Amino acid sequence: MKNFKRTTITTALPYANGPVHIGHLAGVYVPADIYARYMRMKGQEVMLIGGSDEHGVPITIKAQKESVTPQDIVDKYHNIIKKSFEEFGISFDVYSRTSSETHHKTASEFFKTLHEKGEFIEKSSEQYYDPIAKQFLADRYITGTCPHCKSEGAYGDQCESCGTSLNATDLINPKSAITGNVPELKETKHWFLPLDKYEGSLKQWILEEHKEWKPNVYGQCKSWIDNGLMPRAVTRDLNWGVPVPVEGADGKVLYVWFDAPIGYISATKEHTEDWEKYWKSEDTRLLHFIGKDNIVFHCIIFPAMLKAEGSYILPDNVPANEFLNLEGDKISTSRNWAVWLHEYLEEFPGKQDVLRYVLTANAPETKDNDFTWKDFQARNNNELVAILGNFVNRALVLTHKYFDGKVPAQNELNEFDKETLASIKEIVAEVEKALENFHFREALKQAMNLARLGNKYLADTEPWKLIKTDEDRVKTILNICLQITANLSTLIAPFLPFTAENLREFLNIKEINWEDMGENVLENEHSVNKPKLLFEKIEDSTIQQQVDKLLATKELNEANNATIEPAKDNCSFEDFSKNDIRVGTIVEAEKLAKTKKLLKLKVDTGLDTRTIISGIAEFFKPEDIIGKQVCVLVNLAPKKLKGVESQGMILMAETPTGELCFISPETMITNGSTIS
Ligand code: B3M
Ligand code: ZN
Repeated sequence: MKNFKRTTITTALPYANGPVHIGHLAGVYVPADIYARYMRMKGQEVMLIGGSDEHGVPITIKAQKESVTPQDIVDKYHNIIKKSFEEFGISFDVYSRTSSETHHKTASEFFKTLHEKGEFIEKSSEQYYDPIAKQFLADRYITGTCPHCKSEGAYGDQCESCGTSLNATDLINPKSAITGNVPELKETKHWFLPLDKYEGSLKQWILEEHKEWKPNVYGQCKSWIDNGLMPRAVTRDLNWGVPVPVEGADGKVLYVWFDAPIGYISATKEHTEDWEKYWKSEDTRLLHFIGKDNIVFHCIIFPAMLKAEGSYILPDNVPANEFLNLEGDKISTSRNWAVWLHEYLEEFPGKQDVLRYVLTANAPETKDNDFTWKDFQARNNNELVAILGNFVNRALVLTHKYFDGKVPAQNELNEFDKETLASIKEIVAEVEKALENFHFREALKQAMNLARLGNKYLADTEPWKLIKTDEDRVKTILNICLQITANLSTLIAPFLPFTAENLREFLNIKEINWEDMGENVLENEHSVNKPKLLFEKIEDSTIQQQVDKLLATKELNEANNATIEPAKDNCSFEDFSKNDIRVGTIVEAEKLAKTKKLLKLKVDTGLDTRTIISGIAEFFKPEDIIGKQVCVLVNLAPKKLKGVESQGMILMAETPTGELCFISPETMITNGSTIS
């Protein structure tokens, strides 16, 4: 690798139409933060960039659904996202947003530069237009029947039932999602970036010069390039976004994927006047941390934009991750199938590092992975508590017990001591090697090996058995244990920054430089503090609460997906008025013997008090419904049920999933009142 002076690290800008969840964290922010912290500890100049992506159609659709402005939506989520990242310890040098003035100006100028250089092709084409709403319809604003699987409600860019990507004009019976009208085709002009023009240089740059990129990233790029690159529209007919800054572009904005990556540059500008060195200097290493769905934008389209502009550097690497699933299902914002960061922080206060640990240990680096609450608990209890916490605690407690909290001096070292001490640097080297290759799981595993080393050393030397007979030997042993602990406080810092800080406090030390890790970092007689627990066990009941929360979400989603009964055929008014429906009051209720579903009710109908057998026993307890006013079909022909004659029917509403509830008058009224 070239010798770089500084590292610019970008993290995919999360859409500000929802909070951040564990999938975002595992795929992008945790690895980027580990890398940035590591580089800073190595003495590198780092710029870790983040921000909210506040443009695009999903945001306008959400605003419309909630009858608020797009700005309201992005303000709300930008604040939630920014605060939760801060609390979680993602060490952004800047976290900005694409609705900022600086960004609008930067993106606008970028477009103008390309326009003036003649880098765009202008092309007119026919697109769907809603004549009632008087606007062109973005793909997500058009729904219809999927031409492939024939399911309803496919979008203009994709059918979510069968996953096929579509063109809006492929849809059968297209409808505008704004007014429900049939849209018409109308001519509109757009600006296209001719990606085909860059095919040769992209091919050389990625496929020849960056063979070291992760196989998933390299593979996707290769397949795009091999399939041939085509001009891509970089403008849209929409009223939310950065207006297209040229004449004849009224009602048009930059395509969200054109402006969003420029957001990295705008954010840097907001942070420092000296922004250019992070973007234009050959001795800067640019890295994009993203999820796999963003690869083409960061490896092909954005680099093509930067090449077209001419004065920027290109990314040196794009360590994209695969996806994290949750309890076996794809994470989904719209289905609320996620563990939300802001909720986690509230429900697990002070446990940032537990989540950081689990997401790194189980990172979807080479394939999609699954987050389960059971695994979360197991990794906390069996690894953080039992390995890391346990070692540190024993080392410090024994030092207090035997040597009054002062680092004892080493005496003569035996082979095992020497080997153990020599292992420290070897482990550090393994961590470095893994981090430099973006193998964060492996790096964390290696870092934990230092705690494992400590545990093994303690178990093998058993100082508690020697203290009575050989205090000098115990001094050596504890000195070595404390050296390991002090090294741990540095080695785990990129991964578990909060724990590292606690460790430094226990050890009563300042940060040890990365380069200074090794055999002798603590001086003899240095006083260490009494330790508190580094990690606490997570109980089954805590995990069960989280599992229950997800189960409730699942049930709600199933209920929302259950199909509504189709309408019955028409009936005449005369037919309907044959039904004599009255208000009545349940005066007695009991279970009908030997049945599961039936209650035997006595109902005062105003006309009489009669017996009605009703199939509601699974939903109501007899004692809860006495005194309730209900609607009764009183002229239903009597019928014997389980030997008892039922003289009428109580009207019930039934949800799509089969739950029953009473239809009752809004206020108490006279029994016998008619219903029509
Ligand atoms: N907001 C898409 C995403 O979150 C998009 C990333 C922009 S990065 C410039 O997947
Ligand atoms: Zn389909």
